[in-house]
Amino acid sequence: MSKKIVFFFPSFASSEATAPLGILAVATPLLRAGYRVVLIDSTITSNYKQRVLDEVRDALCLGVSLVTGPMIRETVEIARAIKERTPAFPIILGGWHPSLLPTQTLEASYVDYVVRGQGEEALLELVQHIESGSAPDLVSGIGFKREGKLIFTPERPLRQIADLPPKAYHLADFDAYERCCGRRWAMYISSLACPFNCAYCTNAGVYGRKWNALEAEQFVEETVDLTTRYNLEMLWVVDDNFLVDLDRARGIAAGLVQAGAAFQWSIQATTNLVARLSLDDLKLLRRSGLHQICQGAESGSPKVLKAMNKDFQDFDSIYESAGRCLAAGIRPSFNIIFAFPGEGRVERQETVRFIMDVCRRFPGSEFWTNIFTPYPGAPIIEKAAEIGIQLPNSFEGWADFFPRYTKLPWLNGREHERLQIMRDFLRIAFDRVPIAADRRRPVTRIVQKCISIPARWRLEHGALAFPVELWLNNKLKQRTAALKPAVDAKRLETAAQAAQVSCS
Ligand code: B12
Ligand code: SF4
Repeated sequence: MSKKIVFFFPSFASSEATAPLGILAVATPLLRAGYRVVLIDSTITSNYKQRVLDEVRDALCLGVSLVTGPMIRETVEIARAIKERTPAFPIILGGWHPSLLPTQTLEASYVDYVVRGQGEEALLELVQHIESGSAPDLVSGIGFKREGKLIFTPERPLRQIADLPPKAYHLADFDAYERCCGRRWAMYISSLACPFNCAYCTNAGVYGRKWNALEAEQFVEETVDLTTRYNLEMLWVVDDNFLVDLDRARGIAAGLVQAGAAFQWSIQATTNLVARLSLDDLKLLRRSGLHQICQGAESGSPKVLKAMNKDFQDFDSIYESAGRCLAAGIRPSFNIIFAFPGEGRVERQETVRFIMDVCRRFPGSEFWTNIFTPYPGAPIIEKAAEIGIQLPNSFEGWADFFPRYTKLPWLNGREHERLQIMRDFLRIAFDRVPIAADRRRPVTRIVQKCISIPARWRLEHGALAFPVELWLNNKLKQRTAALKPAVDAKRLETAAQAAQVSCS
């Protein structure tokens, strides 16, 4: 019997490529138990379909990790291709989407098993059953099929992060990720869950709200080792809310300074917690290599923030902490969600004014915008029918759910077009620094800098008609695109723009 497990990570439509942490996490117990693991990441593998088909020939099973959205397309493509050839070959889906919608996911004919929530122990136990041919009824946290029926075992209690095994980073081909992204970096996770419960967020549904974290010493030891071992220039700490324990954050910063850490790192945290950091705290964090704090500002309208259940956030502290971050040399980076239920033109313009005000008063601040996307498991989904959102009734129906393009019943046709134009102008009006290396030619940079001036004027006056600057910008981007690695993003963009997202 084979001891080989193949993992597939479908393309997530971005050139900000690095190793999928979820797969590295579930691989460790398998490796420790003597299994061999092969990881195929679509983003860095041009012939990914053939590679998977070749690798599964002598394997025990295939595991796929995915979130809601376009990753579903390649999951379906691969699963169908395997089943055509070997109908009985076991296919296991894990990660956010199968965790949040296990029944609908398992209903797909080409899915044999789903793992809900943390997969470290559940997958190992499941694989052992597949290997021995025994029934997995006693493996908690999974779903499977028997005689055409879907069977779900009881939920698996959540493990604290400190009790989880280290991630199998050695499986990652960092050279290939660097070729694709232009930078050599990895994700690292040091805490689980978030104490808040924003209406659009799925976190509580999978990880609950009990924040728990690694000790500062473990953070320092592991990150220094990781970056040295794989020669990484940057770590993105993907904790949902890194700053819940400020003393731990200070301890980490002091520990990294003491260890002479030479890498950059970035974190995600809520605006209210960032505001608690003093200038001295921020300077210490900067000395330790912290260069960016990503925060969910989400809207410039108090009414919309209330609807989002984000009462813990206030605007004055956002301004103050943006100033302090910049004074310490750390880039404050904010996310915005447009078109949340209840946001009309007035609230949207309030948000645009807020973005422009922050960027003007604190140059170096940056904003990333999305369109509200109703995700399964988010509190707002309970009101889906009330707000007029019809959710897909099949696994494949979720493939077009992507915040870059989402169309909503209250945001359709010209209104959707207008918002996309507004987002495009925001993108060129103020600088942003993506993780992937900037591959623009100098001439492109200069022209784009020049277009930022009319873009700001347009945003200020709501003058979005005849966006010739965007046309010019797109032409310039097309020239850069040829220099970029051939990831899926462009193909997806066209496909998704053509398709009407099925929530009308
Ligand atoms: C890093 C990250 C990204 C990176 C991914 C980079 C990469 N190379 O992997 C990037 C920037 C590309 C990204 C993009 C997006 N992301 Co994101 N992202 C995250 C983030 C912050 C961390 C994910 C992570 O690695 N966690 C650490 C690992 C160890 O935990 P884990 O993934 O939960 O894995 C465990 C289990 O899920 C399970 N498991 C995972 N995979 C597998 C596989 C198998 C076979 C098994 C058995 C088990 C299993 O076991 C693991 C260990 O316990 C999460 C938030 C979070 N808290 O996790 C959001 C999150 C996953 N992203 C989310 C979203 C919405 C997006 C975007 C749509 C955002 C956008 N504006 O475009 C895009 C979608 C991209 C796409 N594919 O379509 C949502 C997903 C919601 C959902 N319903 O699916 C999350 C949960 C954020 C949130 N709170 O809403 N993201
Ligand atoms: S603060 Fe962030 S991680 Fe926490 S619930 Fe809100 S959106 Fe989710």
